[in-house]
Amino acid sequence: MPKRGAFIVIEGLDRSGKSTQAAALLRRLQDAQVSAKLIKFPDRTTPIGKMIDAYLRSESELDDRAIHLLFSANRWELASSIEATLRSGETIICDRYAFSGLAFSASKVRPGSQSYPLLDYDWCRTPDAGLPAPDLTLFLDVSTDAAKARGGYGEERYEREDVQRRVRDVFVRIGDQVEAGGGRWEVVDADESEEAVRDVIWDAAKDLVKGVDAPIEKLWDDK
Ligand code: T5A
Ligand code: NA
Repeated sequence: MPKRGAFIVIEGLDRSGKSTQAAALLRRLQDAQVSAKLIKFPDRTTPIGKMIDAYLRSESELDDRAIHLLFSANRWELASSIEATLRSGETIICDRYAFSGLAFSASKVRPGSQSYPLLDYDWCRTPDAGLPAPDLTLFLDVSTDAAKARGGYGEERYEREDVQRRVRDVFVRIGDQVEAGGGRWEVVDADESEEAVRDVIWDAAKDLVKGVDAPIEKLWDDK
């Protein structure tokens, strides 16, 4: 049986360089004649994505559970096409995925409290359970100082230091859980130069992009 494409997710805090690195990896794959495409979540072009976009730009207010479910629905809109693409032998590079959904929602706190979670971690995980699972997740770990020095920081809803710190804590928990479940989660120091990060990512991905023999796993299969 021919090999399927690899599903590679790039995750991280805001301004960690995900989109920059996703585009660089795509170019490198194309240069190497590997069939690959880039997708991104949220996909702001669909009807659900337009609601998400308005929320992120603070043009609309939504209940915290409602927006969480919309982010997840935005991924389910594309789930079958992700599987079909991988089966056709094409590799997918995905700029943010369900891990962002979990990290940003489960790190929300009740107004006036700095610690008491608004949404339960497992409640946040449930809507994404069963989505295609990545073969590799690269977590771009950026310090607050480096992120703030980059263009555009602070323009959208979640781009605040206290928010990003809590989001990072949840990402660390998610990474441990992915690894405990047998998945690959690589932490990349995203304070480094664009070129240095590019090389680390290529090292982690280069064998996988030759094609994958194993079936597509389901995300959060323990649920
Ligand atoms: N969200 C998302 C949820 O709450 N739930 C979900 O389910 C999902 C999927 C929008 C928000 O939605 C939340 C998380 C987010 O708060 P988005 O559309 O991905 O998510 O956000 P964007 O604004 O597109 O992207 P980010 O702000 O996260 O930025 P990136 O992609 O990490 O960074 P990038 O590559 O655009 O680079 C930012 C700047 O830094 C420079 C770049 O040139 C650019 O100017 N840069 C570097 N500078 C120095 N050194 C490096 N190594 C650099 N790499 C990049
Ligand atoms: Na981005």
